[in-house]
Amino acid sequence: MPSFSKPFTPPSSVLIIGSGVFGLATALSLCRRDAFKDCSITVIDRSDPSQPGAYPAPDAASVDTNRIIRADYADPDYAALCDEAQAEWRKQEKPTDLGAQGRYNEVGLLLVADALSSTPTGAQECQDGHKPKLTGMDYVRESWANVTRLASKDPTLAARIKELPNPTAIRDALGTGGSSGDWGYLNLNSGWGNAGASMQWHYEKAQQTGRIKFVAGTVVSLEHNDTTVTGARLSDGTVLSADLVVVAAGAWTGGLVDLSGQAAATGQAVAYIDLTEEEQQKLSKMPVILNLTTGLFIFPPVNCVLKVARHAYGYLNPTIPVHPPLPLRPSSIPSSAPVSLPFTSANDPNLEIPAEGAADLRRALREMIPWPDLRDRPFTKTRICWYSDTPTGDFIVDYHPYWKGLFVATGDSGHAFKFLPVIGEKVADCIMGQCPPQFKEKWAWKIKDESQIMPALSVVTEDGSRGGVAGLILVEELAKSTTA
Ligand SMILES: *[C@@H]1O[C@H](CO)[C@@H](O)[C@H](O)[C@H]1NC(C)=O
Ligand SMILES: *[C@@H]1O[C@H](CO)[C@@H](O)[C@H](O)[C@H]1NC(C)=O
Ligand SMILES: CC(=O)N[C@H]1CO[C@H](CO)[C@@H](O)[C@@H]1O
Repeated sequence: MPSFSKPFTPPSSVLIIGSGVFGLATALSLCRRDAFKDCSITVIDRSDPSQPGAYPAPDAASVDTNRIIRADYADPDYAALCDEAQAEWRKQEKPTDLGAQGRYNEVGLLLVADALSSTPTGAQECQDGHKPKLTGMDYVRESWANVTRLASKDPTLAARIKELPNPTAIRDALGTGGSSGDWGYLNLNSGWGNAGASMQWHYEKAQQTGRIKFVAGTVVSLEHNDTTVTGARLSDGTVLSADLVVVAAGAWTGGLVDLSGQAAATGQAVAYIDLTEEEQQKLSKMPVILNLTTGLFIFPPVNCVLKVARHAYGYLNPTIPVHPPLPLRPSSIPSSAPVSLPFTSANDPNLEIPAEGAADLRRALREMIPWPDLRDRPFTKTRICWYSDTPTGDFIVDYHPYWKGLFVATGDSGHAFKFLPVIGEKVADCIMGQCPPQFKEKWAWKIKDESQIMPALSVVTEDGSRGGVAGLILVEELAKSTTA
């Protein structure tokens, strides 16, 4: 603990909005801390966790069976943080351990990219001094350098990372008969986690503390006076008050707090396809494969369901919030500009991904698992998974610069799930004014002045991990799908 840090005065009550990865993990960490022993901790979420099967909310981000758990980062700080998280995921001796009962599966991650894409396109090169965009291949190579460096301290880990220098090596490692790609590597130290089951596991841990009050309801706006956020108003008119409000509403955060220029909700295409027992068996040894040229990835199947998804720039959904989000300063006029917010099965039960996304996922399936029987088999189900995307892919974990009583923990940028076992401790450190030094700048609230505010829709994540086209508008793509 740096001796120069300001003494921290714990609040007497904390209200955490959102029970996803950030919110739930933070609640758990706070209630384990001595400083918070007299603090009442409330978590509000749209889903009612006490109802079987209701938690996590079906249209939340961390649901269903698989999420990639990888230390494969181009950024050494996130790579190290994942290392810390994996130590927890790997605990699987007892059935009650986090990684047991199929919650963590270290089957390997195959990362590939196309050499052709390694030259950034001209347009991106010299835009007003912006640094050139990282390409998929840059990202794979940097990530390779970082994982091998991390593993170099431990020969058993190092032996589990294998360079795949050509298409034949990639094909052999995948074992489905599919894929080309020019260069990549297989990291057997990575794998996938069962998102829904792991959220449930953490929820049960949180219940067992007996310290956290869970409330089911939808927050429509933040309550405040001239200087301070004092609580949250729910759709039924109820007001919950607290000394400290932590907004951890994932892709929905921008509807509560003005995040213009800092974060935007982007929708990512996901599809599921049913397999036979025999097909499931044939794929049981495949690693997770992620193509960083396109952002397309496939998981090994679970219970005869194969999941294909795309980690891309995603769809934007410009929406004028019913209640204007909390403005940057108490003196600012609330904005009525459109904000990209999630549009999910809760808004339209018949929602499917746009034809553009379905075609891309189909292409990935055909390339990565080129079996004639699968070629045209319809997707059983599709969904749009909403990220809270930031320009750099860094999270936002900070006190609001102008409103007292408000802390924000969001900006997952589609890569936060793997940190579930450790992120709460880091957020709690930041709440207590002891943010880990390597993340202090990365996770800081970025927009401090009205002149820095950009339209919310101009946020594009350029961390090199995204494929596809930037700026697709969901309703436009959906409209094309019905006329096609
Ligand atoms: C990755 O995507 C690129 C571009 O579509 C493609 O050429 C390559 O074959 C893909 N690699 C794999 C392993 O699927
Ligand atoms: C605003 O609310 C805070 C917290 O309840 C309180 O300390 C402060 O005095 C209030 N300010 C005004 C101007 O009412
Ligand atoms: C050892 C190594 O290559 N580390 C690299 C990890 O990735 C970052 C880029 O984000 C490089 O700056 C490091 O050199």
